Amino acid sequence: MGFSDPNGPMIYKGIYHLFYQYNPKGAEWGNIVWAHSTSTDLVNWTPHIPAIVPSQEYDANGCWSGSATILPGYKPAVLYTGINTQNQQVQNLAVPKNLSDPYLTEWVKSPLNPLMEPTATNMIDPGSFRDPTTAWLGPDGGWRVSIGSQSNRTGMAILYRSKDFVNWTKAERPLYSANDTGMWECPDFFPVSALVPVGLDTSINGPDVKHVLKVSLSDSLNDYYTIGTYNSAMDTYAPVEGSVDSNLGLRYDYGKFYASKTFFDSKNNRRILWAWIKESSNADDDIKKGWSGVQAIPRTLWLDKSGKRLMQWPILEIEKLRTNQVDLPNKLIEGGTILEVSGITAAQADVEVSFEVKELEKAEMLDPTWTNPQTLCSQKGASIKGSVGPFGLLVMASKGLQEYTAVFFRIFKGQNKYVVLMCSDQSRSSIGNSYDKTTYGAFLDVDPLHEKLSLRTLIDHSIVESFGGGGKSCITARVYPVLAVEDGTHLHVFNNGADSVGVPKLSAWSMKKANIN
Ligand code: DQQ
Repeated sequence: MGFSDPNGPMIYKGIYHLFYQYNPKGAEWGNIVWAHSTSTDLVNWTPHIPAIVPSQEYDANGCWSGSATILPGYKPAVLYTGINTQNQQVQNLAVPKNLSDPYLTEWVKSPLNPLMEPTATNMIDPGSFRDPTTAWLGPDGGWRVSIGSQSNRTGMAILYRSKDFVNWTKAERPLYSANDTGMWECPDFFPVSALVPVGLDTSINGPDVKHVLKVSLSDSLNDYYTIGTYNSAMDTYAPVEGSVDSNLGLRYDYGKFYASKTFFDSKNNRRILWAWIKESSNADDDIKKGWSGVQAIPRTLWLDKSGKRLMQWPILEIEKLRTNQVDLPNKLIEGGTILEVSGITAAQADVEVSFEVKELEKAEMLDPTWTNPQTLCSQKGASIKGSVGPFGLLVMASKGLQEYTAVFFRIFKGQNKYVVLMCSDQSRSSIGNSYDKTTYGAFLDVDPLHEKLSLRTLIDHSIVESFGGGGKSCITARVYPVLAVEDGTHLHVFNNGADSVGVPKLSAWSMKKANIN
């Protein structure tokens, strides 16, 4: 079975709903329907029958991505992209059949569909018009929704307005656009508090509110975001100074993490991020295995105090799966050391570690041309000795270390500050295949002179999700070891730099299996 984009996440009557792009007929992408699962804790999930499947002229060739909005009167509604019989992309509405069923298992499509479509006059490219956001209310009491598009490689988030959620009119200007960024898939547009680390409902705006516009760039299959100001009277969005709106901008995650979408969890006042993690294996092997694609562990997301970036952290509920805690006493790890952390199921684990660097004098100089962290991480992988670093974790490691995935830091002396590089190195993750083993990298905005460098890594067999600096930079990797499987998997902390590093704290847990089927 093929799993991809998260769709329409929401909470309704205390039940979390996640829909997702799903191919019921095979492991690859195709025959797309909205599959549906519900949960009371975001950890254990119950599958239901697919909620939206092709049935009409306007969605005969696929029910593609979209979002949920809770309408006044506590009525959920879903806007999704239908691929019509002419293979044009159009936007449709579906609503629950029975609002008293908290599982919302049955959905009915609006008799007025399609509600938004490319026409001869609106200049919308019928092949580039998809993935409606959650809608929000403007100061005039009317709805707004944004839809991903492009025109001659100018990526854009088209804006529509409606008074009744059924009759939609295209606004003259898009909410935002950027030259030469290609198709914007799955836009997400939401407010964040500039004062407190809590989530906000999607229609909130005000002086202490910033907005986030996330776009999934189909050119690179990465999710980028800007932080900006939304003028709701004019319906204009402007990134704040320094927030870059291209593929040089900020990413939620510097590994595999695409087509993401957030929702406001009104029960816990937080905004939660979902994303699709693709395979790194090839299509033939996915077909052999019978499935492809997983959802990332949901993350709580908020604006960092600096206002410069978002912070992300695995939802607290995931800690319910922790068992069997192992702690390492405060240690100094000398250069060239690999230390095993034993006593946990290393193939399914949660690890929190922090590193302390006392001496930075000898840190390697950062060449000003080294601006691409991914390139830098691939040139300076875990096996390349440095001065301060590489140090970090070897996860999904086989007994003799023929296989391992290294998640680590390396510190450089920059022009007027120290620069921390965070890497996830997959080059040794598997000896058995020639899958995509790209080494991922991100810069981590932490001052190593005054702050500890923290790393949390969630390991689940083929998925390694890492959070640096408390969630300032995140990297998700897919790995397919052949030796480091189940009980043959080990966890180590390592330092391959010349200088020693302190490890004031390391806790690791075995993780229980969640119920998902
Ligand atoms: N996946 C969906 C589209 C979306 C893309 C189709 C992003 O709606 O643009 O399955 O992965």
